[in-house]
Amino acid sequence: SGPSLAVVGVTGAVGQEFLSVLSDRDFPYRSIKMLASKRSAGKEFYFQDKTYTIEELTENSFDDVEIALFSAGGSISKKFGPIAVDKGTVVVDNSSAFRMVENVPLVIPEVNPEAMSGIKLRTGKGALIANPNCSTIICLMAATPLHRRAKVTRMVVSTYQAASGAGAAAMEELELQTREVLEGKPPTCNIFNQQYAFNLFSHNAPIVSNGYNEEEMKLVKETRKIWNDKDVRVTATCIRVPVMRAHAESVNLQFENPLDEETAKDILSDAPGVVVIDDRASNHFPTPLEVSNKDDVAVGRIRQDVSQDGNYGLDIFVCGDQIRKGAALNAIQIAEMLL
Ligand code: 11C
Repeated sequence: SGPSLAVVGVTGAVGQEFLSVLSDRDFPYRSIKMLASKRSAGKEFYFQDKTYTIEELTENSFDDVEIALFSAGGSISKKFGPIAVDKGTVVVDNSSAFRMVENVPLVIPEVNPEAMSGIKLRTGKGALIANPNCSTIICLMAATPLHRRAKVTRMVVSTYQAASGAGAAAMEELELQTREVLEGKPPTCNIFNQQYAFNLFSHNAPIVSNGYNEEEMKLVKETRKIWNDKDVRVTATCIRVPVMRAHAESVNLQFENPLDEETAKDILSDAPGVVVIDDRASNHFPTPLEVSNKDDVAVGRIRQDVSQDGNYGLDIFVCGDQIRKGAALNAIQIAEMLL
């Protein structure tokens, strides 16, 4: 039978999506521990013909757990991830806590499955595997097939990021603010300290010493690690837009070798986990709504970059469900590779 699982942060937006994806994909398991903070412990819910009681996450939570799916924030991962690993658990961590740690694989299954090839279940040895940031996953799902063909030397990313990236509370606040603004009331600003509905703003991650915010630097650093290419030049501007659960990204690519737009379209049409929506005649291209609750990342606006000589540059527009491929689905695909 399948492995024993634990879901850490089961009450959150990604925690809940872990369960939906497990169910949708018929992931085989022997048991699941539903773990959360003390606040949620004791609550009951129904999942796949069984009633579960949420347990408080403690140092003893991982006895007999073979795979733990973590999505409860970086500090929980930093504290409990190594405890789980010591018990022999393979941890798939959705936070940024271990992504840039050497020897911790940072994996998108369609892109670099080889990075986790040494990790096996039931060896008595635990391990950490990091799930990349959602913006990185969505970007690289589309950019990697092109990179494999023509080698990307520089990538410029501009994001349009949904509320879900900031959690369930941000999604609720976007809905609440939208109602309030339409009713002429002042919007409730608990999550972002500014009006989000009918607005957009620079991503809420802290600004670091070079003037970039942390979200932008994740795109820079994680791309280099996932592509195992320390020389690829990446720059990003990350923006939060009032969209519920799917990120959009404009991606400009510069290549070492020529790549024309028709070939790029063919490559992307064949890429696993990618769907091309690129109908110039009817102006139909990817939208966040169209990819919401879907597994595939959509790519369109595939066109030669007119600012670059020859066929050495392309512009593309990518949309992906942030909670699904950007988080829960990617983590469960990683877990599937362990089976
Ligand atoms: C966002 N990407 O959309 C962020 C959220 O490093 O996992 C997730 C942050 C992370 O706001």
